[in-house]
Amino acid sequence: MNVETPAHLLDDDITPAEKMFIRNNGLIPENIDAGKWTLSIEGEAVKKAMSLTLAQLKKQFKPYTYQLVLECGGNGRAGFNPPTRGNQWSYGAVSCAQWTGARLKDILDFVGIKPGAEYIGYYGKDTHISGDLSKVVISRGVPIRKALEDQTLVAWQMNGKDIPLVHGFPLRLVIGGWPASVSGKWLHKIAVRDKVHDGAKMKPPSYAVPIHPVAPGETVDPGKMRIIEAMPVKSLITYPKSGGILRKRKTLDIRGHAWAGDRSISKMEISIDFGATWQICQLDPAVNFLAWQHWSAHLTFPGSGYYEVWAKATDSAGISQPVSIPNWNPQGYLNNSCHRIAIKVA
Ligand SMILES: Nc1nc2c(c(=O)[nH]1)N[C@H]1C(S)=C(S)[C@@H](COP(=O)(O)O)O[C@H]1N2
Ligand SMILES: [Mo]
Repeated sequence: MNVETPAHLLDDDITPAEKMFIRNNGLIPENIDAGKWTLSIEGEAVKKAMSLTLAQLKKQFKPYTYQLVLECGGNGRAGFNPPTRGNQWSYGAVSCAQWTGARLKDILDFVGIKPGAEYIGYYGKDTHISGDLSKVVISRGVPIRKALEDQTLVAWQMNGKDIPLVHGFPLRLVIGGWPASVSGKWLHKIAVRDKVHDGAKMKPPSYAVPIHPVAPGETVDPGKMRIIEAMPVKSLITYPKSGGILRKRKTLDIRGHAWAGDRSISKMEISIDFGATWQICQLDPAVNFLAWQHWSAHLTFPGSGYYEVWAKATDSAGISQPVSIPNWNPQGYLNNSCHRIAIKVA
């Protein structure tokens, strides 16, 4: 089941469950008994493998709550030409809900990891679409430095309630700022690896892009690809909806969100003349590291007619969103070009 959210429905500061995109590579697990749920920590780089019940996790570890951006690596794929295979997401495969759970770093501290720990990989309880129970749907992960970040959570709540089934009930790994495919749903096992995790969909071309830029449509050897880490700077106009008509007025209050992988947003700009001139927007700080930032602007249109409003974010390293679609790649990842809406002044 794959569902995306139209940009104007992503207007909430905290994405509610009913407006959150859904990306399931396999089949949602059935008959979950949260009372019997366990998380095992295994792999070459743990001192001693251990299994913890969900109840133990909740009792043993201090809970933290963070708002975290989860964006599918393929969000924006529909913009690429020639088209690439995969879900044809436009802008809406992104969310920023509030997640509550234990820090993975506290859990790994408790279990004990070896100095050679390099990567972690998750395993979820979803099943392969083929019905073959021996096949793993997806098992991705992150380097240990990202895994040990304060905001990396083993979460049991979303927006203050049990995580909805489609989003990973009863337990989910949540890692903000990186492709959402590293945030494993229905989490029941974490492997601490002494090498890059080699689970399902870890190997290029999955969630990987060419090391050197390629021409649109080019064939790329997976050996010449790198695994996507932090997502690039991006923003959305969430109010108003594209296609709005202004009657008897030439002004408009506009707003949205911006985010930038492991970085923050330093500047937000808007253009009503196809990028010829830009107006600086009001930009709020993030509620916490790896949450999106809200922006707003008051626009005055010069006269009646058809306009496009373009939004452009710049991150703390000075890198901006491109106005046209960047870096065609075989799997259609990382299209972070400017979001634009149409407005008519009647
Ligand atoms: N177990 C499991 N975890 C998963 C997936 C999956 O198919 N199975 N899909 C991943 C991908 S590709 C994305 S984009 C996000 C989507 O999260 P959401 O459905 O909660 O929005 O979950 C990730 N975690
Ligand atoms: Mo994804």
